[in-house]
Amino acid sequence: MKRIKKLHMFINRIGSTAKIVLAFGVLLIANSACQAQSSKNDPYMKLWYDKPAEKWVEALPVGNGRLGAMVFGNPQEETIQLNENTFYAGQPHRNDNPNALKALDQVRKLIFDGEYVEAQSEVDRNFFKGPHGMPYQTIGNLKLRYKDESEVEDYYRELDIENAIVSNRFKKSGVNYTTKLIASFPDQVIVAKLTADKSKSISFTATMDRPGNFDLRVDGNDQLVMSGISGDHEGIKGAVKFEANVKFVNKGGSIQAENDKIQISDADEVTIYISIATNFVNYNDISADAPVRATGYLEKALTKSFAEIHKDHVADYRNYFDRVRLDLGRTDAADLPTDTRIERFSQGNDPQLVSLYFQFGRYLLIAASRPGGQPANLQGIWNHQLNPAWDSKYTVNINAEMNYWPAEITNLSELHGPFIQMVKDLSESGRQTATDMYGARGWVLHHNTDLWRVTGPIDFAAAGMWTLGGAWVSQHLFEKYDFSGDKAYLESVYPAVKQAAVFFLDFLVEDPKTGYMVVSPSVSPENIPYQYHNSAVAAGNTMDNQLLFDLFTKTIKAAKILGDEDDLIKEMKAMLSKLPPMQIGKWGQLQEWQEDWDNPKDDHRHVSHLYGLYPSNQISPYRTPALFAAAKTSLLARGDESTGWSMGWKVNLWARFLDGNHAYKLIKDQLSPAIQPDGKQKGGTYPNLFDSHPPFQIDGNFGCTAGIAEMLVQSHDAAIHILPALPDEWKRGSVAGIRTRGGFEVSVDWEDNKAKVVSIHSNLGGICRIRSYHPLEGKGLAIAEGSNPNPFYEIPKTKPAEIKDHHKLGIDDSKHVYEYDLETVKGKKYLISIKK
Ligand code: FUC
Repeated sequence: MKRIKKLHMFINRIGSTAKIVLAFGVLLIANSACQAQSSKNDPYMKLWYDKPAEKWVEALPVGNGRLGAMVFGNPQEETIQLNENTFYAGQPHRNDNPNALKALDQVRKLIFDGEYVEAQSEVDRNFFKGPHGMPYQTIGNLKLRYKDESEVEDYYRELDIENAIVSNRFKKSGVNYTTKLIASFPDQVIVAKLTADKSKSISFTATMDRPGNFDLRVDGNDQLVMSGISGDHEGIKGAVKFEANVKFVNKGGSIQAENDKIQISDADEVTIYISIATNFVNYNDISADAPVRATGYLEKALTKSFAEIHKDHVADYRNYFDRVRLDLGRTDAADLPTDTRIERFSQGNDPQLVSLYFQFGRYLLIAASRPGGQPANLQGIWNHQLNPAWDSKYTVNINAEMNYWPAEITNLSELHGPFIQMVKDLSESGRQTATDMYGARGWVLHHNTDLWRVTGPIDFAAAGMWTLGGAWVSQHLFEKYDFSGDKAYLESVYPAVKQAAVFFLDFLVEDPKTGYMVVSPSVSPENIPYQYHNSAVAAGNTMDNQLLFDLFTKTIKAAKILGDEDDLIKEMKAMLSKLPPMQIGKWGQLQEWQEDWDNPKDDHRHVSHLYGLYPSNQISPYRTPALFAAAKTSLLARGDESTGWSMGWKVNLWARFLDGNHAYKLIKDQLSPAIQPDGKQKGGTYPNLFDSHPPFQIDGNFGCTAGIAEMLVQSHDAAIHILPALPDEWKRGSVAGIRTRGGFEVSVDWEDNKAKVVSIHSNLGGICRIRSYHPLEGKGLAIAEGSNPNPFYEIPKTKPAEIKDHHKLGIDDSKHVYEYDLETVKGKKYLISIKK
């Protein structure tokens, strides 16, 4: 098929002088970063291809948070694969095993006696009962078989992420056909419009199918109605009902029903309205009427034309998307189809693919997570199977949190909402688990959950014997406050975080060897110190201690802000001092476990003990240089290439190590083709820019998006660090709209790897401390002294590390920095520049 792309052809036709002018214009748009945000189109915010998708990971995703579609763009038989984000197998249920309570003391004794393998077997025998979470399932496919089966010419398809629209065009028998498709949040439908440049040209037969059971009928002569019920799984009967209504509105030609198909003949244009709903109300209630809901959405949408729905959709979408702009420069490599760019990316010189990938991550969050809905799961909202990998649910020992790493920093705070609501739900459902399994107050979540908010252990001990799920998901509740300063919000989430902490007041136990209070039994997520024994189950693991340090210190801080100083808070203060410190082991590494079991050859994908560096801020080059050096030794040993999400995490970690070149190396690893020439798959990126674990898992997209932002602006370490980890290759560029703690919005233009202009918008007022590798100047800027007085930048003191061998400590090579304070007024904007 001949490659054609309007804009690229246009650029090629206009000649080189005009090209420079155009390129300059684009640069101007992007470089206006420090001015008001532009709503002009950036013609390069597109994924595009010169052939239709064959595989699912080549199809292009759209979504409105609740509904998702994957569009193949096949010019002979179009497939639009559909999802609705509450369509999970099973129904409300629990998965606790109260036998745990009887076995708990014995398991702890075995662990403290060093009988780890025996302890793990006991846990497997007594703590797990199943079911192990329910799979997220596909609704099915809408198929359009075109009547004209002749050869296709001039094929082109794209996903425009600036306007959230998928389109394709092609030529058959001399007629040019176009399809446009959007998933609208305001109208709660997916809508497609098919046009042709010659009247009476559009003829196709439409039908629907799905891998599971379903009923399909035709309503009137212009509407397909598919309904079904979700699958049974691990003894839980499927009870989520769905109904999908697909209405065809043709201009010209005719439309008629034929059994379970609809035939459109000789139309001038066709609009397709897709409405889907389920009976899901909340994790305890599935009493809604799916057909009534689906019809309701459809009837409302039918009062509007495609153009009207499209207009409202673009306005709604761009309200989020336009808040952040990123320009890393553009080379000719950006003229190639997106799949070719991924193949060539590691060879260098395609920085625009990084800004596209960054914005694609933001696109995916806007498409997969909308207020009032479900949080993005392992695949966001896109899944074509009944039994997807890991059930496409919520794994909370890294993956579900990673999905929300970009939410605050990339200015999509409202989209954090569904995750926050899930934590509130879990704080209810996890109470019984805490009582029945551990005899504890508060609430607990293990390493996984699903639509039904199950909180019992899932899978088996080596993965599921981890009670820190609540401790980790709760960090997001604090983070949203740290960025927004919204006290009413903090008040609304405080009961959930406080009770997450209360659980550990009861669950922590004294380690007889050290006297520290430790989590036992536990695992360091999914890793096993094989050199020592074949068990993941242990006590006092580093990540657990780090998570609890954060949970207690942040709950105590929230209590102070809200004036809730009760006995529980006092208990937390006392408990804090009994948590184990981090330890630096015999090869100078940050120890993953209480015992020095780390293997320098271990390349496990989880780097749990580095939670203290990212997303947390317990490890810092300025405050804890020894731990910083040890953490680096650990990560260097772990290596770079891994699963997609692991590489996404490492981008953030190398950004926090202030090493932009290493972070960029990880981006290159992540932006390498997931499908290798021999067909085997690895961690990397699929042709549609979806992240590959393998298989597709969306966390890597979100992790890397957050990591790119962390390379440009950081705010976790007592100051706003401007360009903390800029790779040498990103010599010039600009970023606008990055949010920081304390309610600041930061934009930076840089040249020669140095910030040229920094703009700071203050949403809350207060001192803004700025850190830079180069001296800065600007009105009101004063050299910073002492600790940052802004309460959002107050950092609890990390306990000094216990160090095995001082000789093995790495050298702290962090660069010299300049620090300034700027007194800001709420609502005002400040401009700073490099000192001339
Ligand atoms: C965790 C990881 C796996 C995978 C799964 C969904 O268990 O260890 O790699 O990402 O979640």
